[in-house]
Amino acid sequence: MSNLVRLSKGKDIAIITIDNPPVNALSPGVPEGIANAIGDIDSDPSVKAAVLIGGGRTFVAGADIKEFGKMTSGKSRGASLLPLLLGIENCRKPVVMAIHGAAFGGGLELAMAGHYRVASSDAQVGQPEVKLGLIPGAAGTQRLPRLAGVAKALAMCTDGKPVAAAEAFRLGIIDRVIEGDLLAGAVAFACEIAGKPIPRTRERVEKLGTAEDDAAIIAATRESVRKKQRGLKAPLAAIDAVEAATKLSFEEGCEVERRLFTECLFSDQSKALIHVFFGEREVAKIPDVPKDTPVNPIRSIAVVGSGTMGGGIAMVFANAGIPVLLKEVDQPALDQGLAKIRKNYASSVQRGRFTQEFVDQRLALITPSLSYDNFGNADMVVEAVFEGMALKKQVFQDLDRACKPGAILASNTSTLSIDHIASVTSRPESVVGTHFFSPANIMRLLEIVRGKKTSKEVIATCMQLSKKLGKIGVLVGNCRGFVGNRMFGPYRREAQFLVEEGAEVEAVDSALVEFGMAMGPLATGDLAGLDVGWRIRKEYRHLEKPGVRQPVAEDRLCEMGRFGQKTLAGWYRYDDQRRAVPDPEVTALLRKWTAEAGIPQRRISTSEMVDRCLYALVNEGARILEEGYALRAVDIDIIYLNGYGFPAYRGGPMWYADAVGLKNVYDRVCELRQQHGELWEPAPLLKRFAEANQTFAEFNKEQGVNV
Ligand code: 3H9
Repeated sequence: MSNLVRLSKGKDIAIITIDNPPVNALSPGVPEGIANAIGDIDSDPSVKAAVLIGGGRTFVAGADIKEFGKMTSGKSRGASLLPLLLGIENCRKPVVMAIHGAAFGGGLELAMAGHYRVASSDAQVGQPEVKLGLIPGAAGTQRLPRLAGVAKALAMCTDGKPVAAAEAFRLGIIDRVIEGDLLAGAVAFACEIAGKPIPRTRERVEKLGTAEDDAAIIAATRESVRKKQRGLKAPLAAIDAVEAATKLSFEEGCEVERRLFTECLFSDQSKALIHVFFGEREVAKIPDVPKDTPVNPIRSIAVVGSGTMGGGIAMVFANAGIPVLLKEVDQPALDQGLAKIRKNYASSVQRGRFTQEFVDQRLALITPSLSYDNFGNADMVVEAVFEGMALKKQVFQDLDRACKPGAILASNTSTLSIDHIASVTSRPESVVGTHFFSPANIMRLLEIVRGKKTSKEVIATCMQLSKKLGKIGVLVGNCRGFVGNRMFGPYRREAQFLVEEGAEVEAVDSALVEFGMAMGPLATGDLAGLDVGWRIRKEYRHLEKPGVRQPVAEDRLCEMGRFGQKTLAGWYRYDDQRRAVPDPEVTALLRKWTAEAGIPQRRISTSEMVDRCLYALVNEGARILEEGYALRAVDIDIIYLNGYGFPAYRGGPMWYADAVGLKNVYDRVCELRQQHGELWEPAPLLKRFAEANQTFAEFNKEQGVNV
């Protein structure tokens, strides 16, 4: 036996335990260990049945994802799991799979090759391979429809969402939910079925449905996937593989699955999504804030400001069960803020996201306030007032007086210096930026901004808190706009230049949507509120370099009160359902303003639109990296995927640039520098890495520069 798999034998029942922490991935050695154990059991007359269980916190989280990179780079050939799974299914002694934690991907495929499955009530099963740009590669697309039916198998293989034990039981994926000790329950189950005929999943057909029904379900799923998972290849491949299960023999179906799995594995989408999987875990690692850094418990919080951001932030905390004190300057503003919160919750109930009961409980956690009374009880305060330094400083002085020692004082500023804000308090070590993204209750990203004096405990607390809030926290340095908005500035600037040079507003947006962005840059401005950027530009006007081109139109739209969706007019007009409608008035205004500014008009290609917006993003990202305001290139990627609607299957802007090749990116940036002037000066890091044939992923700066 390998040391990753243990076999022990009791009276009649053998127990196979997989022991490959932390998640019992099927790394090299594990399949071999299981195969040996099964061989032993099969030939041992004293064994009547076997239980296979995971040691530690979970059953099996799937294939070892690290192995995929080795396979695609030619470092490993990888081994098929199919022979092992057939070996288990062919074993003459019944094998009971005992599931706790997760049976995901190859883990569920392993479980389905067993003759029976039992699970603890908190277990989950799933085929999340699509999230890695893959499809199940060890007969999951063939065995799952045989257990759960075609419709559910299609859903699980295309959306990748896990299914809880109770539902898995209802669907027929597992045979019994065990309350109490799983191993004891599984052994008891094994004693019950020992000696009975052995069911084999691959031989079952009763849930495969009729050709007609299957064809209809498959067609409907294809259509819905094309809409909902726009641009993604793996879900469509998963449908093809499940379709094969409905039309071909098990063996032929496995052959189709193998071909599709290999195509997906070698695709750019899968490489990007695997980068994202590890990236999401990497960002939690902060070199000088080790895992064991003490954290402060956050049992109650206060939010200053109940506008769009403040209200959304209050909901985020309430949703996590943390009581919130929500302060506004006057009653009308407070009433308006609370009404917006209620409206948002009501629409979540309407859309089936929350139950009314859940919402009532959350609303009861939010206590409105017009003063700083009771702020002394809060473990943390998040300030979300208008973006202006003078106002922020005033609020932080008030907070310094009102809050207890040790309370975290966080600002939701999206651009202003945390150090300047902290300087007006007597406790800069407790001051940090927590930059939520709009809509705060929906967007997953939380930029945690490290000031010069922010303590490690405060950082560790905020990183941990982000998980509790269902967010992904990324630590960034304190530069203007931090990471996300600092890069978004040049990105949106180019979008504006493009329309000012003659491109249609909708054409620019749809070019970027076609690339995969969730929304176009101009529509995103309308959603966030054009006035936000306008306010910031006014704050920083003194820093603008004379003679350097600035966009002209957006400020003028704001001067007309066109702030975007909230005023039902911005770059687009909005109907009462907030649907964007192209606005001929904007086109006419653009013509007028650009003529006044003497900007020549021309036809602009879609590829120029994409290059200018994306390379502006990448060039600024390279500066941020070199200046040390992000820890790694992947931190920038994770920010863009979770806060800015960058398509995950492209891995994030820095990964995308690496994929295009930094030499190609650099050459194009140089071209744009010639055409459009100094705003396109290539970042020194981009130039250096392009010349050295390196990738951003290889960038490794001595930590501790600015973040
Ligand atoms: C597959 O199975 C293909 C098949 O069809 C067969 C093909 C032939 N491999 O998430 P956590 C690491 S594709 C390698 O923080 P949690 C993870 O990086 C696979 N490593 O824990 C982290 O490392 P570190 C389909 C893995 O408790 C550590 O384990 N399966 C794997 O919050 C802890 O992870 C999936 O996609 C892996 N499979 O969540 C499931 N999984 O500490 C992926 C985790 O160095 N995994 N690691 O940062 C998960 O969803 C979660 O890990 C799980 C636990 C829910 C299981």
